[in-house]
Parts: sequence; C-alpha cells; structure tokens
Amino acid sequence: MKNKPIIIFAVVLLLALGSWYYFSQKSSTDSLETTETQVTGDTPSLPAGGMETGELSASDTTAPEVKEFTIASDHFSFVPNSMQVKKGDRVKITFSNPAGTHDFKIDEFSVATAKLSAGQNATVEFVADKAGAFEYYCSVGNHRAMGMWGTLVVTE
Ligand SMILES: [Cu+2]
Repeated sequence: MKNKPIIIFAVVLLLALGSWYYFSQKSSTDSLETTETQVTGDTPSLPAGGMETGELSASDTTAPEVKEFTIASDHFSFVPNSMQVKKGDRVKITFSNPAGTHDFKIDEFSVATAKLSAGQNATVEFVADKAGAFEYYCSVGNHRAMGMWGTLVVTE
C-alpha cells in the first residue's frame, strides 16, 4: 500500500522522460537534417573559392549589372563630372545636351556620341572591362581644354 504512490509516480516520471527523450531526439534529428541541407547547399561554393570566386564571377559573368547614368552638358562642363562603376559592369550613359553643340567620348572604351545640337540626347552603352580612371570629354572645338571633361572610375 505504501509503495503504490511511488510506483505511479515512477511510471509517470518514466513516461514523461520517455516522451521528452523521444521528442528531443526527433527535434534534434530534424535540426540535423536542416543543417545537413544547409551544408550541402553551401559546400559547392566553398571549395570553389568562396568570396574570391563570387567577385570574379560578378565581373566575368555574361549577365553583368547595368549601371545607368544621365549626364548633361552644362556650358563647358559635364554634370556630373565623375561616375563610378565596377569592372565588368555594363554601363549605359544617356548624354543630354540642352544647349550648344557637344559630344561625349571615352577613348579607352571606344565610346562616342555624335555631335549633338541643342536639345538632343544620345545613349551609349559599353562594358567597363578594365579598371582605372578614364576621362570622358567633349571633342568639339577646345571644349575639353575649357573644362568639359569628367572622370569615369572603374574599380576592381
Ligand atoms: Cu562641348
């Protein structure tokens, strides 16, 4: 008679422990599976070089990021007078020429618009496939010498 409550208590305790053990096993198996999936997902990119490969493919991929700029002539200057892109970016520049006769050129990327009359626009597109600082300028008359130029910076 005296032992009965203890036995019941022990059984309840065992059941509780058993189900706790069962569920904790189950959930740890679940989290193991999740971890495994994440690991297999990461594994191919890690031995391939991690960050470096990511950067390389960002500049080498055939579908590069397109950077769009609108640049305007303003008397004998360009606004903005500097642009920055990453090596490998496809660069799309719309040159807007509200007044005067001007063009837009970047020799290193063989970029050139026609000479635009007042009110005309032109768009050029190229891939910034080398890093460095490159001058864009207007080739009309002595405009470049008068300050009609700017800098395209291509970072690695
Ligand atoms: Cu000009």
